[in-house]
Amino acid sequence: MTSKKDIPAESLDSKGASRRELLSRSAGIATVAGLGAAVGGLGTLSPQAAQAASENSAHVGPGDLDEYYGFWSSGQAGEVRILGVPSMRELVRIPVFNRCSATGWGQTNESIKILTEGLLPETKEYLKDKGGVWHNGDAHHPHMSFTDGTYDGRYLFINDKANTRVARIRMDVMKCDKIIEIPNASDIHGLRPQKYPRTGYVFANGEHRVPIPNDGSILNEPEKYHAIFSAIDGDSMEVAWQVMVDGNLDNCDADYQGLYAFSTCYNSEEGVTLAEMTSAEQDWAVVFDIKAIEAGVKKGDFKKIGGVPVLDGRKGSKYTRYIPISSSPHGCNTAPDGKHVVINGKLSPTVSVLDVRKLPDLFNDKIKPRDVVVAEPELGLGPLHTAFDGKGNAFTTLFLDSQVAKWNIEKAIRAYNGEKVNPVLEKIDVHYQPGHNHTTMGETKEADGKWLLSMNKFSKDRYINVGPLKPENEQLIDINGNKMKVVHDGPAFAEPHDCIIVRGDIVNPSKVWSRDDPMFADAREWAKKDGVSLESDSKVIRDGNKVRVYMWSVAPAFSMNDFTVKQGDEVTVFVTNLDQIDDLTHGFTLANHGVAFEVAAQATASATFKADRPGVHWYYCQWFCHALHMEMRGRMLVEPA
Ligand code: CUK
Ligand code: CUA
Repeated sequence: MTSKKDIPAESLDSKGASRRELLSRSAGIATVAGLGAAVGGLGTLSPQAAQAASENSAHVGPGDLDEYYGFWSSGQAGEVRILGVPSMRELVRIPVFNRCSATGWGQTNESIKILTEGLLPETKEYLKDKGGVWHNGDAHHPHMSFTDGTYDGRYLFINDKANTRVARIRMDVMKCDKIIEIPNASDIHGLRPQKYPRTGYVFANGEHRVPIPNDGSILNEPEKYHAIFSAIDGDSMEVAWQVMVDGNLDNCDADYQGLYAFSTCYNSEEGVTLAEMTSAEQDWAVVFDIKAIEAGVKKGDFKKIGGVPVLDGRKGSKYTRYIPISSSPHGCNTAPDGKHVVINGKLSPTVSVLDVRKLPDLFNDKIKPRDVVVAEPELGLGPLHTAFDGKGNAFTTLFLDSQVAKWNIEKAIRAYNGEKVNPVLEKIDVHYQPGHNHTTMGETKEADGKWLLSMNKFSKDRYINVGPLKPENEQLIDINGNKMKVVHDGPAFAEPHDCIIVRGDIVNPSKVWSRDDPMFADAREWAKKDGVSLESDSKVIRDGNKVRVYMWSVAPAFSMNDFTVKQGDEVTVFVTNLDQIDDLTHGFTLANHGVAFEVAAQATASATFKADRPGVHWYYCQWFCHALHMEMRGRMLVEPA
């Protein structure tokens, strides 16, 4: 048996092992070292526990890779997180609507541009003396771009309920590249991409009803408020069109044919208090006829408000149909069979199954709205969201019951038609109060029915007590067999509403940046104007009281040991990381100036600040990069004015 001290880490390194090889080797060592203990431990397990340990198929060993990428929202934390599934290991975080101390998101010029360029003029005005950037977001629904009914690995889109925005994340570098604020709407909630023929549109629900325009001319007259459904062009990230609806808009989804989109409405009462919003026995799901809306836009059947064509989709409009659904429906999920859409009852113990094949007749007024409903199984208390296994079964979270119900769509249809069959196949306890759930590839036509994730809003007693604010709890459920089985608890910080789980081969991120990446196009522009090469020059360019400092880095040094500026200068520091090695990120932190950002391999990043503190200020690399990482630093000398 090899012991750890037989193989010094340095000797592995000197053989030129990649970090991946190195990791798996040292992992192997750890396993070997740990084996004695594990074997000793097994002897003390009960037969059932030993059996359970051997069945734990979610186990991904140290150094082994996950089969799926999970993209997690983070609610009020405002970011996106990437997890490996089934290990549930959190791999990285992508700052989007938040301010990130580690990466400098919200501070670098590159990120500030993305965070500000898509804001509405009135918001820019409002933020003018507040730093120009929002620092919070409420990110609920991460969804990948589609081609022909399945994920295509190009982009991830996500909503910001807090500041009415939609963001796009590039899957090649795992960074956000576009954020737009949606005009006319208030508080974007439900978001889904068009599945066919491609994305195409990103559909986004303005949840809260407001006056349009919301300029103070209408205040306490709720009957004059409106909710807005938006179609954003996922390529240009511009709003293509909007539809004004009755009621409000909660969650949405699209069909597999590229013809219709659907939204749930929990406030058909159009109330503004809890009592008003829940008074009616019935609310509805709205169906949007994409082709009719596009034709309406072409014909000019809209009002241009806030620079965007807004069509009238209120009751009686040819662009929409309203399907009555029992009180306060929430989740809206299209099944991978391409035919069914599940509307989740929330306050009703039922889910309603719509058949998209009936929609042409509905829009031609040959059938009534309720004729589109082909099943309405009663599942339990508080159905919120539904996921699918691609084998005809659905999994619905029951918030109040703290359960997931597995049911069969065909059986539900037969039961609705009067047959004596029970569509509910199984229920499993989850801990506690599940919101979204998601299956592997479950919102695509390639749903594979392997894993189900239940995203539970409360962990309560599942973990050691960490004080009044506790994590949420996410549970991985094996759905491959006939019986559902919870195989993993994963605590999560605020608040992953939703996730998608994407097969690993679909996502192919780069290992290092490309030197001509658009992310730092502006830096290249500045360098060109200043006659400087980002890749080889170390220069200070003075331009009145604006100073541009260009430096590069190769582990473990910045190309500049020091630079001198005058008190009161507006300084922009550009750092280009010339290291080409996978996983060699540097950073630039300027002490006592609140300046810190990440520069990954082959990237350029920059930040601008006021040098108004005379004296000596060290800048240093804050991403551990080398044995001499501590020495990777330099001085900014600020001459007193
Ligand atoms: S919503 Cu959070 S549990 Cu915003 Cu998708 Cu249903
Ligand atoms: Cu470069 Cu740490």
